Amino acid sequence: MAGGRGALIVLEGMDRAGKSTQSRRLVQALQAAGHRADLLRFPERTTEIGQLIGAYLARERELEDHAVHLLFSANRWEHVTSMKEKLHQGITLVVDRYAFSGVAFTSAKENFCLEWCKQPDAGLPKPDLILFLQLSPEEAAARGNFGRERYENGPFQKKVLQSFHHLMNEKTLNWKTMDASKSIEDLHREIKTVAEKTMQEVKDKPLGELWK
Ligand code: 2DT
Ligand code: MG
Repeated sequence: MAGGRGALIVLEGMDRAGKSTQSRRLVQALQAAGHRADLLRFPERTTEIGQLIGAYLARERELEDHAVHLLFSANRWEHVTSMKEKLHQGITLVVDRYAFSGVAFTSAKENFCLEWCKQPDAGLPKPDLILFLQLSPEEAAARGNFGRERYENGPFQKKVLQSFHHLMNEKTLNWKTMDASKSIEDLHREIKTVAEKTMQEVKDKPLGELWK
């Protein structure tokens, strides 16, 4: 591994904070700067498990809450082999949502504790950097209405945000809160700077295991 491994960089945040836009922009910018970088997103709706999740989110089918939590996790696990291969080949992975969304959304439901929610994802590749795109509910609302998928409503999103804040207290993880109210370009430039710094810092370090 002459050039070292790639970095695992995750973007999290509330709906309409700009995660997908910024993830795409980051990968494009890293590639343009000569780095090897790939974009991933979870749920990854193209696999069989992902299609089941897609149908659940679109309200086309019902799934029991524990079962769907485990499917979201399985959807990450089914990508772990290829993620590790890429990282070890020196490819940086930019990931639009990861286990933190998994835990934040399920634990926002009645009768789910954080610890139970984290267990299925324990041992996944540990992100080197987690960018939390912070946007107030008011600013999010100003960007447009919610879509029609499951979970896209204000009261539920407030609970999700509280769960994210619990997760962000974990000091063993490298969380960075970004002000997502900035313009797309300004936010992009800041994200690119911290991403490149992280890539440099971790290239000779082993990849960690999440929540282990
Ligand atoms: P997007 O299309 O905006 O990504 O919405 N979710 C996501 C979970 O409930 N558990 C998970 O593990 C993940 C990754 C968040 C997908 C929706 O699915 C939710 C919003
Ligand atoms: Mg999105």
